[in-house]
Amino acid sequence: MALKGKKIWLDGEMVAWEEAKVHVLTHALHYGTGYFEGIRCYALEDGRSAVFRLDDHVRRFFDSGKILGFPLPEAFGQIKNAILAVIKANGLKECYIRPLAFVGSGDMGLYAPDNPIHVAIAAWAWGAYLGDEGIKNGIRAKVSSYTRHHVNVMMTKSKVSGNYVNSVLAKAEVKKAGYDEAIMLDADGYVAEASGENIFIVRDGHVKTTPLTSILPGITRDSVLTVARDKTYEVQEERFTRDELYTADEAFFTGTAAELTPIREVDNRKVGERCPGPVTLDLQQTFFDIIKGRDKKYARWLTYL
Ligand code: PPE
Repeated sequence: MALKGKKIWLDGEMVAWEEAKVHVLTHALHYGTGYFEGIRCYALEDGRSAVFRLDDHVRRFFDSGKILGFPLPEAFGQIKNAILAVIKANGLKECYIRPLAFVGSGDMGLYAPDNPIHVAIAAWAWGAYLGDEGIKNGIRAKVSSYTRHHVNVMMTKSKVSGNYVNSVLAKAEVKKAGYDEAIMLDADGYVAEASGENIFIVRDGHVKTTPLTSILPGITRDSVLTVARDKTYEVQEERFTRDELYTADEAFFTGTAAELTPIREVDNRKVGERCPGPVTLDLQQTFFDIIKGRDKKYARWLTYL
């Protein structure tokens, strides 16, 4: 089904959904010179809606632009307000928000420093990224044959559009083989992240995730780490190998789209005794309590509409 909403924010104006178009010589279309964010807004139990960690997402959006060398022309507050305005303009109580900045048309060729930078913000209702069943009972993952970016090949701390060709290849590879999600190894062979999620493992009650060295600094990852530490789990940000993944008691993905999705199988090996395991379930439950506004301890992460 084709995605269709009411309004899209484009370069400072709210335009009709079908009017938000670009020229075929848009630089980003040829060379991947765009960058984006993925943000969720949730309907709370008290009837209000709130965006989860809005400031952190907007900050990473600005960071991506700085890394690519095409900084956002707008001010921080302008982007924040535009995001909130797009949600309202589309009449959404719960949605996924996609801000995208991209180098537009003008000159062709790799070096086009004077091309304009455009900013678009869209929002739409987006359910469980890896399925409702996946959130509940876990998904089947496979290690992809594609290596994740080396730190000096791509800028992994940014959500640069071009970075995602690597993810698209990996995702298609495992989906066509009958799995739900691709886990990717870094250039040294250690577990890095998934095509669009960060990854955690649990063994003997200890929580481990890959360090930030060569991955996207996930905001959900940070949220789960914060919660795990507050709950006094032993937490390590340390590289781990593929066989450590096979012998983990529990494993799960984190991401704005995927939220907290348990992994029930890796490379046809069952993860742990049961899925979701107790630690995954505990962290997942708290995460859902936070985003739904039930856990007041983390109310600082919510920006009300
Ligand atoms: N790693 C990658 C490569 C990634 O794309 C994401 C988000 C994450 C980790 C988790 O980051 P965070 O959302 O801040 O917790 N992936 C986005 C894109 C999904 C898509 O298919 O598009 C997302 O979840 O919004």
